Amino acid sequence: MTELRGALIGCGFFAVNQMHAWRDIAGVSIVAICDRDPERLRIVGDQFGIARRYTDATTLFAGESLDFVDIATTAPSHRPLVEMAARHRVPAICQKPFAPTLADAKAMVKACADAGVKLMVHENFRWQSPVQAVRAVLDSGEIGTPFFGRISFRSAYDVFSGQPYLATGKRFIIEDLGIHSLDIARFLLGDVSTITTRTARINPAIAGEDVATMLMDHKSGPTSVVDCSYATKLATEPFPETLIEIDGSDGTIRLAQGYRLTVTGKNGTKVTDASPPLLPWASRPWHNIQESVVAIQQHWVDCLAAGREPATSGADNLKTFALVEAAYAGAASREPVQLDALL
Ligand code: NAD
Ligand code: 89Y
Repeated sequence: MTELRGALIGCGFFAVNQMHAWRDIAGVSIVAICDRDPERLRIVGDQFGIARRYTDATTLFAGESLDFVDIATTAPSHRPLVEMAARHRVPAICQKPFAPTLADAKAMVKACADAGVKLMVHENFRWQSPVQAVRAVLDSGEIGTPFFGRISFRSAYDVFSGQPYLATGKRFIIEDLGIHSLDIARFLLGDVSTITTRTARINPAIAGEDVATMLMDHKSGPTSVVDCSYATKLATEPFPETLIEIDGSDGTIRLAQGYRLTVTGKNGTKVTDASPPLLPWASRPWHNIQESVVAIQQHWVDCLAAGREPATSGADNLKTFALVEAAYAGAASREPVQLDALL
């Protein structure tokens, strides 16, 4: 098989993880990078030995022959960059949040579908090995049919020093972090019909909400609570662990802090350590997220090779992104919001 040729657009804070992950994956290499900030271009280019560097995506597409682009910029640039990739018939990965609005996201999915190119959203949290372990228990039938879930992310970790833009947007935790929790809820319990949301801002130094509590009806029957906070000071800081509780007709799953997975089901109770591996280039506490970056990018390479649709394709992610829009609308109106009306 010939090696896939990719380019990275956006060489910021998180893209370094994506570059490490590409280096770990066989059959793919990043041949060019692009950032409008020459300093970021220099730092990432030098760190990963990439000679072909562009400060503008138009020039990148004109100058390179590519099998895909990995767009790791923040949301405002996602639509123009994905549409540019579609015009050049280049498959694209796009970081979350997919776009500033659901209308933009729908247009991006359409542009890629019309061009016949694959589009995957870098929705990596469901690829974390502890979350995959929960999915595997559900698939085994050990706890029977799920009827309740709780997906919880509560922390006081300072995310603003690494990602200062998170402190300034009108929207914060649902769009930035809750989006992952909502996607995990969909991944484990299926698509959602209705969402009810309450939000709060506890940290006075930021512009958006840093606490959100969401109640969801899943189409297949279960009810879930998705709660997230960056204002929760705990004895042991859990960042960036997602805690999961699922109750089923024959038992329960508990993914507790410290990656302790307890399954009580048809075969009794079993406790395992679901800790993610610490990759050689990774650093705590981010190693959980970093490992999932390798997993999702490997999935992309596998899908390109097999001509398969990625699990977190643009089309799939519209349903996660619609939950974000619905959560903000419901937090403002204090009314439940129906999802089908948005999609
Ligand atoms: P960042 O601001 O550090 O980096 C973005 C980079 O993109 C900057 O260097 C900027 O100059 C560049 N850029 C912006 N527009 C561009 C354009 N049109 N052309 C070329 N370069 C452009 O941001 P970040 O913290 O690295 O976040 C990037 C994205 O990754 C965000 O959407 C964020 O939500 C997401 N993220 C995801 C995870 C995860 O686990 N999936 C974690 C952190 C951040
Ligand atoms: O941007 C966020 C993400 O996607 O994962 C954690 C994060 O870096 C801060 O909330």
